[in-house]
Amino acid sequence: MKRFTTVTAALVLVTATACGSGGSGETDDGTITMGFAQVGAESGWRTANTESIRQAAEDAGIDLQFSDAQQKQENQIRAIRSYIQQDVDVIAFSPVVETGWDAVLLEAQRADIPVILTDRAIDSDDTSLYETFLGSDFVEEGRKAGQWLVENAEGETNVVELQGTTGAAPAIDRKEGFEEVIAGNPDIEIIATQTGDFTRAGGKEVMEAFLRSHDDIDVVYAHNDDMGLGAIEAIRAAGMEPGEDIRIITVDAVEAGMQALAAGEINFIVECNPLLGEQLMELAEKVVAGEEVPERVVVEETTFTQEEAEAALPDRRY
Ligand code: GYE
Repeated sequence: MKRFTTVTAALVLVTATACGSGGSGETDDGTITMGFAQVGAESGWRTANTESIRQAAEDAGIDLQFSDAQQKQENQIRAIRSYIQQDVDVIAFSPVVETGWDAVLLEAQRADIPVILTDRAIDSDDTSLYETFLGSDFVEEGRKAGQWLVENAEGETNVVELQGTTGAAPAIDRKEGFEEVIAGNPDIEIIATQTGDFTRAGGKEVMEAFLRSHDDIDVVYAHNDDMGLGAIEAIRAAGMEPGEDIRIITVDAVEAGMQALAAGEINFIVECNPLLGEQLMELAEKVVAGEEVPERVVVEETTFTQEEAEAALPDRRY
């Protein structure tokens, strides 16, 4: 059925081009045009992800139309609409939040343009709105963070949580996985939780506020490295040693985070791999050719302690 739809779309395009009114579409030489609506440039992870996508598109000979939504859903929706208007061959995007996508994705579907979700998922009952979702298992990442804390907690442990962007899949899921694992341990309690929007500045500001209102913080659980790095600054400014007086757990394992871990300022990092470009281009080529792709492609990941960070740093690519 999918194959049929794509073939029909290709025929329509050929006809339109013959009339001189066609969009960019798949050109005569077979070049695929991809419209990619990125979240923004909020973190080290995002920078590495964007670089990976640009490089992989170039390597695959895919014509990449790229837009940066500055973490705003309305900008992403506008970008997707413009890709539909341009009649690109495939749209890929990393949805800033989970909900509110059905209308624009229905427009893409009506225009016969396949959509690939990358990095973050959407919350919709209509799974026909996209071909596949390539990205990490964020709940599992949260579980890994919680598991380390359960194994390394020293008696009663007060946790403050720096959440990612409100409504974003990684913020919702990393919270859920972490809470699920610590629920079995009555000594561990989340005493404050707030969003730092996945940025270093946001993490610093929220941590400063936490430190003003709580004098009994043992652990910071930050949904990404950047917010953890912001928290380090706030903890230092308050006259305490990050990694010792207050222990820090983060997610991502980007270079700056790994360096802080190797230096003992962060205590544990759960990896989230941003190098999705190559897999994304492979999926795009298949989808455009009308080939079957799996509904879900999960990225393999690990975790790092201080010693493991020291050992891994020289070979890290991001
Ligand atoms: O962890 C964070 C970024 O969606 C997995 O977004 C991504 C997250 C990543 O801002 O640093």
